[in-house]
Amino acid sequence: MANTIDSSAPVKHNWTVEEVNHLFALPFNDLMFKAQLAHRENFNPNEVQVSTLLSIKTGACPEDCKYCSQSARYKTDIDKERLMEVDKVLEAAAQAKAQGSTRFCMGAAWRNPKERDMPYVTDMVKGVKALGLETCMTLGMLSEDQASTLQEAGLDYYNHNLDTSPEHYNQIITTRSYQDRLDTLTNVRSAGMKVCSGGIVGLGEQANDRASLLTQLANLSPQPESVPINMLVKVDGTPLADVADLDEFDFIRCIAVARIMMPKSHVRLSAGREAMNEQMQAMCFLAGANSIFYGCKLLTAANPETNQDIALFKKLGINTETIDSSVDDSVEAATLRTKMSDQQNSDLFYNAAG
Ligand code: SAM
Ligand code: DTB
Ligand code: SF4
Repeated sequence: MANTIDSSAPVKHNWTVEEVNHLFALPFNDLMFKAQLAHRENFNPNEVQVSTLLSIKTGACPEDCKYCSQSARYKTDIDKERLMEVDKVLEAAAQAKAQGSTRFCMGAAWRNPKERDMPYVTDMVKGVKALGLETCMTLGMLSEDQASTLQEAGLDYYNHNLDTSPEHYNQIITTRSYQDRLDTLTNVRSAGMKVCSGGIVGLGEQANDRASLLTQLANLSPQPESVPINMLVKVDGTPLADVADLDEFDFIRCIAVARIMMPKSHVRLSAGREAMNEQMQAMCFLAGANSIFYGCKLLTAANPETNQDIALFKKLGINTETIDSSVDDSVEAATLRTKMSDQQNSDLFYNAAG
């Protein structure tokens, strides 16, 4: 195995599933080493970006995603809520900022936003932006016009996951196609926003599906700036409530392979951390994950308490990343500058370097 990674080499967009399966098949220590090399060529290995999630519209979704607590088709134990008032969203964003988050991600249980929703969501974007936070939304499918409207309002990132491989997709969702998802990503990119796109593992897919999902993501050109890798959160009442657990090493391998294939992207250790012990999360950071959701709730599922994350970062000597908003971090020439903010130097966040 070659021990070096050339950071000046162009990002590769022509991966084959076979090549990716070879990466997955490397001895674990070799794979981790290769991932660390890629990580260190492109990022400070001791920094992690933190985002806070808020569900701005919960439940009663018409889609049939078989993993999801929010689909109206399954009987799950969640409190359905209408679209939140803009002021309430801004209160939550201010709180997230006070807790050290740099990005505020708003999610809605929609197939796609309706025209009548757009004035509210654009006001949310403008308000969150005015607080000095980066903005991210995940609202389902977007048309070209809707993507432009959100971009003009100041939306930095749009999250829309491919979720799984094209081959496994019909086992998981039948109400929108893989191509619909790719079309939304094209609309987001064409409107000039940054793309956050990843998937879920532990859906009962085969190893080849995980390689195929990562191939789809890495062959997007440009690659997504942010790649969430979610471990399925099993929700009672959904068709996937009793699916077999994915071996934790297979999850870590996914992170490592994503890091190698998308060396300049933030790889997000996303849903599922609540069920992971500290050592497992540390292995994910070692494999190249450098972003998390921060705050005790994801959309409807639990996430570790903030004080647990602060304690883990302290043990690992990890600092949280802040982004100088004046820097253009377009994906192929990411020039992320990181520094500890005054706030993170306070006792809210331990500054491992301090
Ligand atoms: N309704 C919008 C959509 O699906 O495009 C946005 C919100 S949706 C909840 C965002 C993503 O969260 C999904 O695409 C999926 O990848 C992830 N997700 C949802 N439920 C999950 C679960 N139980 N476990 C892990 N990831 C989940
Ligand atoms: C993503 O990839 N993961 C987040 C975010 N994008 C919107 C959502 C995780 C949802 C986990 C299940 C829940 O909270 O209901
Ligand atoms: Fe609806 Fe999104 Fe859940 Fe699918 S993942 S059911 S689209 S909220």
